[in-house]
Amino acid sequence: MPTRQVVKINPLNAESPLEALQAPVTSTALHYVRTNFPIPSIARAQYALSVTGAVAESRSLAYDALRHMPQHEVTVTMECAGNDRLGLYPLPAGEPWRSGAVSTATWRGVRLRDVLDMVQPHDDALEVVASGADRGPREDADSPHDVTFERALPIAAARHDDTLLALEMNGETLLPEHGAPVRLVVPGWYGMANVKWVTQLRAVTEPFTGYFQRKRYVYREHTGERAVTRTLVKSMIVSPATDVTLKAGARCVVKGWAWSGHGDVARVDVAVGGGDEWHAAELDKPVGEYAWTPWSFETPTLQPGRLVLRSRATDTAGFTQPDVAEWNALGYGNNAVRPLVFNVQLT
Ligand SMILES: Nc1nc2c(c(=O)[nH]1)N[C@H]1C(S)=C(S)[C@@H](COP(=O)(O)O)O[C@H]1N2
Ligand SMILES: [Mo]
Repeated sequence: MPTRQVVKINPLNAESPLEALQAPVTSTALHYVRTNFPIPSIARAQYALSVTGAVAESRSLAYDALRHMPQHEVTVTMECAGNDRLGLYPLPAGEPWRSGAVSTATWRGVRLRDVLDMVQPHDDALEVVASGADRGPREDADSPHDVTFERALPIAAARHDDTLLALEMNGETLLPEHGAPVRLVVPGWYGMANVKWVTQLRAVTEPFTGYFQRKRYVYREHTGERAVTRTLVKSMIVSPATDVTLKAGARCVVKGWAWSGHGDVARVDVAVGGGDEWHAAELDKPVGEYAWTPWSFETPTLQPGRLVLRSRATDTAGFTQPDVAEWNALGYGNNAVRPLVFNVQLT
């Protein structure tokens, strides 16, 4: 039985193993887990979502109230902004993720918009701040006070049809590590927008400046800072697995996924060998509107020796994976082409 690859035990941070990523939808037990603080335990019977701030009428919604509202489903490829941080040099601080901090799941719950409609945000509401029930010390430790995991979403993204307060994942009640009882799901955005254990929503009229908005999840570069938002175009090879020895004298079917939070996947190219010769891969239908697109490519007959395979995705917004990612101090958004090395042997 494959298990998650633990990156840090406490608080739990773990990658999906390659076996799990070979399936279109990742099994719940093997979906990656990213937590900044210990996992809070919230009884469903005690749960209440407070919806407040710049609204006509604040509300408090019990779990059952959410459960009895119309439910919607969306299949989403979610990637941690720190996925592939280990591929950056010099290595930034932060969890040293390899390539398994990405997974795909089907989420079911209430439209965030339906909840906002109940409280009527003021016309000048700019963002909705979602607070998790988890808290702990800041990583930079320049303040003695604990912080809560809180993230603001622009009002348009909050009102989007497919932005959900999810109660279920892959057909089952949410598990504690994935945000039980209720979490945000923001398709197309990097993981940090998908606030887990949400207990408060607050409409605000000024840009939110909380720790996880301004000090974390920003591309800190020499030229300044930009917010981390939508997922950058990326692809991964899931077959053959890197620990497999390939057969010389035969062709090899390379398979993988490609995704982007900026649009659909327009094309995937594959390079066989280290050179700059790229071949178009065949694309299949995406697993969901916000989920990865399967692709495949058959190599020419393999020669014995070392083989390097690379895949490079391009999205409909015109973005293509770079050869080298733009380095940033906190190590986010590494969507560079990643070479995989294989041994090819006569059998
Ligand atoms: N409350 C809370 N929500 C959170 C986080 C967190 O630490 N606390 N981590 C975020 C990050 S960085 C990611 S990548 C996703 C991961 O979701 P998962 O653990 O269900 O895969 O949750 C996001 N939501
Ligand atoms: Mo993340």
